[in-house]
Amino acid sequence: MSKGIKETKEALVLGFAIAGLLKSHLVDGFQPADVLKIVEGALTPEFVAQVKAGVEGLNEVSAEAGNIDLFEGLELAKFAIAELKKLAA
Ligand SMILES: [Ca+2]
Repeated sequence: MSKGIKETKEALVLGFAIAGLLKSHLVDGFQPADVLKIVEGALTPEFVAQVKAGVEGLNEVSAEAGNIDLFEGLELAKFAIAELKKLAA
């Protein structure tokens, strides 16, 4: 039986949030000032909430991932593709 994908999706959201934050500041190469900007970006309430949600229940992800059904797999794939497109933009 499916255990759902809540924790898996939250972990994915966090991974893409980190990737997006790094990309937005490093896309033009690394400057020392980027460190401060990345830290500032990581301290926004939205980012902190994503970190909290992503880390909480992280131990459930492997149990969820082992029980993903077709529809859940499609939902995760759709989400991942949309996020990858944003990263590539
Ligand atoms: Ca979570």
